[in-house]
Amino acid sequence: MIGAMLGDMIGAPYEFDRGDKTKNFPLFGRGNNFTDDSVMTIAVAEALMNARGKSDDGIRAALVRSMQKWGRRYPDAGYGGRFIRWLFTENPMPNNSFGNGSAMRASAAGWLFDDLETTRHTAALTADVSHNHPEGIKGAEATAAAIFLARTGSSKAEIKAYIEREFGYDLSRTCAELRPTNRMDETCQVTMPLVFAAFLESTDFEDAVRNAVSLGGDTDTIACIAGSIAEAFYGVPEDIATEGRNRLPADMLAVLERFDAETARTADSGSASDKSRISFVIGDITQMNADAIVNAANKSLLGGSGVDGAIHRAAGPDLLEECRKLHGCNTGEAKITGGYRLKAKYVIHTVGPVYNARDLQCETLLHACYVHSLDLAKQYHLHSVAFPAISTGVYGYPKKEAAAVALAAISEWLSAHPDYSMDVIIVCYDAEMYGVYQSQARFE
Ligand code: AR6
Repeated sequence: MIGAMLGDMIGAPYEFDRGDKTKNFPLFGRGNNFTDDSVMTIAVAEALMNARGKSDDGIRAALVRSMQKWGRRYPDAGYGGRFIRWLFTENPMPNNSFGNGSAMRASAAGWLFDDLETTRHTAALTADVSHNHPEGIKGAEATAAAIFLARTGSSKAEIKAYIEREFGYDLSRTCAELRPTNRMDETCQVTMPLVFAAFLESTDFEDAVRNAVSLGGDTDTIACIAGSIAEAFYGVPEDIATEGRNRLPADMLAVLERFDAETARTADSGSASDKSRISFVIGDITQMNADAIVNAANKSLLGGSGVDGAIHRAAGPDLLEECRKLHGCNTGEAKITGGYRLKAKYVIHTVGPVYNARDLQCETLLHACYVHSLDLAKQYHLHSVAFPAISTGVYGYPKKEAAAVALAAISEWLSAHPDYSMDVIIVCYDAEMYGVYQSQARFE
């Protein structure tokens, strides 16, 4: 739940289109204070903990009581006009709102329950007491469902498919496509696709929040919801969580601590560390924070263009020195070196096939690249590996076919090693490749 509040604080200074729509900004400074998103997140969490096991009406009553208590305690946190009236009205009625306030406060529902049905039902109740428009309810349910799926080991492709299918949001647009036209808009309908773009393209918790803020508009709320999902998927680095906790008053902190104790999860205990999965990001593989990145090399292993050139440039000349000692590599096989100046500790060099439609060996060899790279990673006790789309550049393998082979090879490898946790990240250099993988993943 801290992920939601961190997103709120990190996004707060840029709300109302005050930012430059960039990912390059200081995470914490003087303006990073909590707002209504955090206050209501705490209020909902406290209500759901207090009302555990009660009837729907009991849960509704607890929600109203708690939101009014916390809202009145922090009246200047930045609520919308209608909601402020709701907070100060005795026995308030729902007001058919589809504001994104229902989604930003729902994260506790994603953590507290053991099945998806109860998670969604309870999230719907958290919205229903004030934001009972179908879009308001959908926003809360989608947030909690995504958190539930992320923390129980679903892949990004699975989360995306579920959210699109169940809630009908169009999640096909990337951050780059959404960013230019996005403006301040506090509706669930506009906010949720932005949230999911920020999360689905991210490489870690911080990157998800940076993506969200870079979209502009209602930055604290987009980052709050994206942060809540990213926490469940990746966990939150302890230094970032500490910055957030230091900015919360003692009464809110006490609820957060109770919540962490009741869910028996600490901030950095997302499912990533103990679950194998495949995820997709758009980005430059040289920037990946994985244990190893995979290089689409040639048989000489002495560097080249494309991703090979980028990796050698980023790693520095020592990589080439080590590569010289390997005496090349056959197509479909893999060899490992240090990562030198890269964030990744190792580089696994594999040689993809040069595509030839008439040569049936191509598919076998491409499949082998993925399998041998993962075998090598396991041999070195590595648990996260980032792959580029091997052979789809200079070597001319059609993207769709290559993505299908890659996904099949990786899935087969993960199934064959059920006791070994391996986080496989497929790094797509552009949105087109990302789209190809997303559509192929649906057939898996
Ligand atoms: N991060 C992630 N992906 C990238 C990056 C990057 N920095 N740069 C390119 N890609 P290619 P291949 C994508 O040509 O087809 C070299 O000269 C790119 O968009 O790098 O296996 C070697 O030395 C494409 O989707 O590799 C070999 O001679 C994918 O990476 C030959 O090219 C692979 O494109 C290997 O050809």
